[in-house]
Amino acid sequence: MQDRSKQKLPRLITISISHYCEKARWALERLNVPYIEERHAPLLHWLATTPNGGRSVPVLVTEAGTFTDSTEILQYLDGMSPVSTKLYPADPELRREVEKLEDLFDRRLGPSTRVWFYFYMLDNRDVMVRLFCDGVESVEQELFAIVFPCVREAMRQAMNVKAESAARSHQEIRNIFETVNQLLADGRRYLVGDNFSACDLTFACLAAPVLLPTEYSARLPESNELPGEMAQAIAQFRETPAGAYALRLFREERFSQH
Ligand SMILES: N[C@@H](CCC(=O)N[C@@H](CS)C(=O)NCC(=O)O)C(=O)O
Repeated sequence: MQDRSKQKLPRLITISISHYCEKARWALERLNVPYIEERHAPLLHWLATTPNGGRSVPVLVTEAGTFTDSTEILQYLDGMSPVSTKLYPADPELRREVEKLEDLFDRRLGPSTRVWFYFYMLDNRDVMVRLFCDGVESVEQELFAIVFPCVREAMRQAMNVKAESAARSHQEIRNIFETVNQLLADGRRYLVGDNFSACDLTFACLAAPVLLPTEYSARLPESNELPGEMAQAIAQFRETPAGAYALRLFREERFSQH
């Protein structure tokens, strides 16, 4: 017999390693919304997202509707949350600043950290199959291991993963980190206002592929699995004020109770 109470929980469709999915998981957990995560391997995730009107992950399926973008998910969850836990400030001007930074990170940081990470990691079949299969149903894991070479090629094409784009992405990440360094230079505790908000959460998640925080809630590569050049760049990113800030957010805010 099916457990009826579980049928009502929101369902989060994800690819485990995806940093946009970590953004949705973090918001759900911070706002104390119980949910069921359904993890899929890349490309095979379309079998779950397409019937729900989306293509990319995360997709959140709720009784109130289906949300197919991480920012839409945060805004929907925030609307149901008490004032004390809100991720968007009530003050309209502060809210505009939060949304502007969130949009910058969504559009420019997330795609850049992803291309940079995959440029170094996609060649390592064993590690990537293990990371992509973290928490995925066993039948899908077996199928994914077989089709991995084709999926990898499709991902390379779709995201234009090659040396030149990785170099451009590296520069873009440095530019956005510099913007964050400048905001933090006056000693503020959070990017906007006095509280942790959606732009802090988004920055930490979308920077994660170049920082590899230990609190990330899906498997990431071990340090001994990283190519030397990548490990060196990660060490440099971690030492910047922006990198140290994202790591602090993971340490202090990722699993804090509200
Ligand atoms: N704007 C979207 C971007 C999400 C996104 O790019 N997801 C990637 C994984 S990191 C994805 O699903 N890619 C596979 C696809 O588009 O089929 C959001 O914020 O949710």
